[in-house]
Amino acid sequence: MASTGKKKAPKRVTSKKSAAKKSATPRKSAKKAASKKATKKSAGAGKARVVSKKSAGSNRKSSGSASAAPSYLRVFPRTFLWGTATSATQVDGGDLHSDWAHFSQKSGNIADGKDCLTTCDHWNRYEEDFKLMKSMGFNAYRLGVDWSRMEPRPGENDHAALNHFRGMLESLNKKGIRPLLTLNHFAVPQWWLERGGWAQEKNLQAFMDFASYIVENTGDLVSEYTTINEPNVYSMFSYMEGLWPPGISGLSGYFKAMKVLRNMALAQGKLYDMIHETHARKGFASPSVGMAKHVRIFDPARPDNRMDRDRAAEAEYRFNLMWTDSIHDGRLQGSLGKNEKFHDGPCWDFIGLNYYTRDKIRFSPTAFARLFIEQDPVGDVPTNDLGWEIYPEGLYRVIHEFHERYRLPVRITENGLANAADSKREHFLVSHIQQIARCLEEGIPVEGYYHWSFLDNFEWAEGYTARFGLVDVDFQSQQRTIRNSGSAYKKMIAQARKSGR
Ligand code: IFM
Repeated sequence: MASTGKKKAPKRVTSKKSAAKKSATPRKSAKKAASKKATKKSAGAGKARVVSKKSAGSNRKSSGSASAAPSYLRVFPRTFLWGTATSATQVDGGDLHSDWAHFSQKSGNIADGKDCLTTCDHWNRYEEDFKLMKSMGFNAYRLGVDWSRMEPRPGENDHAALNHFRGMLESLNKKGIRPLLTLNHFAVPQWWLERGGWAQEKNLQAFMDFASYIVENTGDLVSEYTTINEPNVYSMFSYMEGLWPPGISGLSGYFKAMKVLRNMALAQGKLYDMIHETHARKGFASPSVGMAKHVRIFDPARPDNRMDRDRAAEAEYRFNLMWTDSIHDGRLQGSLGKNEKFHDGPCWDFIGLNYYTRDKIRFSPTAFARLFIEQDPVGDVPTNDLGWEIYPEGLYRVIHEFHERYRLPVRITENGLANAADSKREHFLVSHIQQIARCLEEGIPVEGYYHWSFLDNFEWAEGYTARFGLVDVDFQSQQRTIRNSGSAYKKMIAQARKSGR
């Protein structure tokens, strides 16, 4: 595996919004300084504002009136986007042409042996689902559109599907729920995958044709985009671990994974320009273009061990920062290229962060295929049903780090947990939203929070056993039931709206 290139500090900020915020927090762009400072600050501030189960409990008992709103909710601006998120493949159902439709029907690929052909049937039940969202007080919804549904065969656009999707966006707009649209959330058409998918640069034109088709034909109804979801997770599971389609691993998989990341960065530059150009040309509202980046905290397993610290920093650079540095500088960095320029300045207007957990990293002399990086077992800490550590402080740390590094407004485009019993979700919500409040108090422009997920859904290779929903779904009857944590979130939104700044 190639080694990490040393990262230079980002050079410029072009976003108007971020420029406006420049004075709020002084610029400290060097990577190490930024993360050190965030860690220090977070540790200190953590002592001052401990998020305990007790305090979450007292929040639960509050009446819901503005005066009873807990103090952390009072720092949220009234314009804050209180949202939830899904992706098309995971909830819609009825799309037979995606790589995941093919992959999930093959035995052995999905943990519970089920496929993604029906999932929550959200495509047909969107009106009922959006009414439920409205009743819970959401003013924002991150949703996806699957390319394979819009173009089931090369060059053949399904106009009825496009009209149906417009109906979904219209319904959201009517209800005052602002859509945030994801153009690629892991799944691609099977026919495109068979041509090499993201691993082939020549394939980008077909993706751009699809994306332009969507923006041209729905840009009157949506002006906020998270272009591509989690390039790092996609390239790892699909091309390095072999767990997702096309199921590739090994050394050749590693090199393909780097090509995928590179091509996704090139696509980001093209998407950014295309969306801004299309909205301007067609007189649509001025767009805000971001992407959804999966970020984790990487802490050394043994903080006093220099090798552990070094490997944790390497993991952080490769997983968290290499791709976003590239799209922020408009230059291909680290393993993506040799600093070649592909875009004139940043290709995002806001930082979208998908945050779930922390990894403890240890130097392992035998893990040469993984750059000597080994992940410690999670140990005796709170976890979700998938065994991921629940670490709210990490949300504060990543928001800090990314904002210091890139100086753009932030949205939490995903955050949530698999918890079928719903015993931990309310506390999870409170403790993570408190971390956002800390950031807001420090002047960091966090614009929105999209809890993952609105509905229980198809959790990729895990199938349906991992329950992430604020709303429980009975997959036999398609009955929706708001979980207690969903009701608690509803109450928090109402309190924040009444008492916020
Ligand atoms: O379900 C996924 C989603 O598709 C991408 N981010 C993480 C979620 C939970 O694993």
